[in-house]
Amino acid sequence: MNTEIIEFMEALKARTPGESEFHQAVEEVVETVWDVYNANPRYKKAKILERMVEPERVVMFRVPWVNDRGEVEINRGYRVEFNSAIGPYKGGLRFHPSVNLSILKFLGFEQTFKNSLTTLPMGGGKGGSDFNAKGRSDNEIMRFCQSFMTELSRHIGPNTDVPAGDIGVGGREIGYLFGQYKRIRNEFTGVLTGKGTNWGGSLIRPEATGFGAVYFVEHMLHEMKKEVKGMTFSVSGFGNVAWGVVKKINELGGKVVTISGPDGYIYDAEGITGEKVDYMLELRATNNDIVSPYAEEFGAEFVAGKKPWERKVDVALPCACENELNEEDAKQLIANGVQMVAEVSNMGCTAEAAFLMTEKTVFAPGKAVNAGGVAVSGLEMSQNSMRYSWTEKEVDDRLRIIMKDIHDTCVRYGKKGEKVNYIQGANVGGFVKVADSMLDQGVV
Ligand code: 2IT
Repeated sequence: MNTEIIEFMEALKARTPGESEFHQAVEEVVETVWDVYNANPRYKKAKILERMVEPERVVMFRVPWVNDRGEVEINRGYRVEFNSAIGPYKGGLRFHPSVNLSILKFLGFEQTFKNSLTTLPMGGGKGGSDFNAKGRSDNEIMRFCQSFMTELSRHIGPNTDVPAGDIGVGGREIGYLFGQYKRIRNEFTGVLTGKGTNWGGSLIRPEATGFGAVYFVEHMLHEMKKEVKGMTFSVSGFGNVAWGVVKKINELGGKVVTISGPDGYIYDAEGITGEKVDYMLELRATNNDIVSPYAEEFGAEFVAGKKPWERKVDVALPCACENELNEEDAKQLIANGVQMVAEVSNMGCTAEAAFLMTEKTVFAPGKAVNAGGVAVSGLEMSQNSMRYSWTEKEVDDRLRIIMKDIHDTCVRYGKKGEKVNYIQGANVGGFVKVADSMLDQGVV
């Protein structure tokens, strides 16, 4: 690493001690955009990168609520409004016990570049809480969501900041959050995305992250003169994102042989198809956060406490959470002859794993691969503004165009000889648009 980057990172770490995930996300971007940054004296003079790593605003708040036993519980809520240079803050809410400021800052930072890549006018933001939904009743989840929104509602709005779902926040939670916002503000607006289709949600939003990821993988494979048909895939997680990925791979004639949970992974040599895909939704609805019941239901193999990356496949798709695939996993995948790894989770691979896979195989980062989710959120905002809904086909066609555009951007900024460096392509492509917009808008 060059000394200027080392100095930049040291200054950042001194100002944000302990925020290791945030440092990891910033370092990856800074390393890849540094040459572009250096080549443009206007960026340097305006301290664009220094401003980009400082969120425009961070809100942290108390979320008190009463559980079913009548006891008071207290969680912590957050909204990181990272960058509004190209549009209102936009990004999901994560409810998970691991949530802390570092994780939400990394996610908000990444979201800024991802949203820029989508071609739609959305800034970057992220929020959430350390709330653990495991074992909670539906009423408890509702009361928690209502308390969370009572405070969050002061900070968001359809032209200010538009949250959506992420891990632990799906259609049910968005419903409770939306109901409370509407009640407090007496306004029916597109303040959240991922809404139910009866009340302003977009068709294809639940599928969008997974479908978009597979469209992106198709373009990556085409670049290598290959196709999804006939390939085997390992997928991690079993939530909304993994579900959309499995559905689309099946449609295109590929075979998914793994899904996973915090308890271990499933290996289903027959492929996860038909009713097994619907069963993923049932598993998620139980709120138990374990994948092992799949093995009992369908007679597949369950490997406790392990990750799916030890299995031989053509393409690996991490779809669960950050840093779920490390250097050891990457070495194992490469030794087993993997042809491609595409992150569907945000920063699903450690920096070492991402570096190794970029060198030895074909690798693409989450901010490009998973951008279909927020892209369809952007399309939901457009439909809400028009007070109109597009058909499934209209939304899906737009999603396909957007994923192709993102892939083209990665190739434009990342092609080196025969290979595409997707990390470089996505970071530079996302960065330039935000940086130029910040320059246009002066020192704010
Ligand atoms: O990581 C992501 O892009 C999301 N969780 C979706 C964000 C959104 O606003 O739809």
